[in-house]
Amino acid sequence: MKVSKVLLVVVILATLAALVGCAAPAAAPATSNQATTSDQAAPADQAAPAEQGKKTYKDLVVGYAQLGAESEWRTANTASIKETADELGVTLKFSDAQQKQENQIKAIRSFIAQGVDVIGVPPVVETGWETVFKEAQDAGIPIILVDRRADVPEDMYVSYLGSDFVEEGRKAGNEMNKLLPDGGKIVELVGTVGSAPANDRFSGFRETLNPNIEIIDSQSGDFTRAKGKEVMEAFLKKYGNEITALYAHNDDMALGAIQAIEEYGLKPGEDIKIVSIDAVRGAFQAMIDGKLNVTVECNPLLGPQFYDLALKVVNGEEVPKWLPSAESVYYPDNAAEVLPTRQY
Ligand code: GZL
Repeated sequence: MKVSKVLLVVVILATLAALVGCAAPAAAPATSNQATTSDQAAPADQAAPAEQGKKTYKDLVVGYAQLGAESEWRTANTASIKETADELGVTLKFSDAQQKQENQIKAIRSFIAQGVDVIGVPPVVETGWETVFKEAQDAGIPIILVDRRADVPEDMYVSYLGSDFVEEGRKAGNEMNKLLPDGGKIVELVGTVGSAPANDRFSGFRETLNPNIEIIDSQSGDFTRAKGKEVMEAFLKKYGNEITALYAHNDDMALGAIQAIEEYGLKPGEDIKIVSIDAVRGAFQAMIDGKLNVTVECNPLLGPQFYDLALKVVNGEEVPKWLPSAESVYYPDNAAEVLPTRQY
């Protein structure tokens, strides 16, 4: 019996040892090489406080007075502004002016009344902004021009984030020269009358266009596909086969014109060469289909740069007066390969 008693004691002691061995220590000693919750990053309420008095994205309140939803480009621009705000945790107050300046002005006044930290605005046209920008200035709310410039004194806005539309026009002129080495007669679909992109793409194009290319007509299609089609129909009715090429200030108007050219019985991209601007997905598809000859990129994905600027401005940091977008030119030969990589 003695042996069994000893055995029993051994079994009891072994069981006790096993039980103690399985219980995870309440907290591994600091010297253990396995990090524990106590060794990991301090919990959020002990995170390093934001730099003294500096705002972070999470306490930034931004008003964005979007001009409209007139094109694929604008849709992509709106998506970039909204999605980036969500990603950063910025409080975004967003309005769509349906391409009416009075609605943009109303939105800016509303943002001022709400006391936002900063206002972003893509002015639908260049003029008519001084009064409301002065109201924002008097309320101590900085204005960032996004996408389009306004014709105001430089001290009325802190920075302009957008493309060099004159350069886009110059690039389009150079591309038209390559398409019409022996010259020709062309028509032009102009963007929204009075807007910076329309004014600048108009002038930049004429800076580089060869003298053996004649612009026989130039009308506004207001950056929309429907209006672009309508104006191209009128051009075809008036000039017919005399037209050798089209210069469209954006892809949406070019895509509308392509429809009009086909309905007229001619081949867009062949009978009538087409140079356009924006480089939206629809333009890549048209180049793949042989209906568009070139598109000059104009980048709408301005959300990340805009909020980076906004936070710096609100925190009193130096920002450039103009932050130009980096842009390229795209052609049919690699359109099929590039299309899947396009974000807009
Ligand atoms: C350009 C932008 C223009 C696009 C059009 O930055 O303002 O407005 O080229 C859009 O597609 O409608």
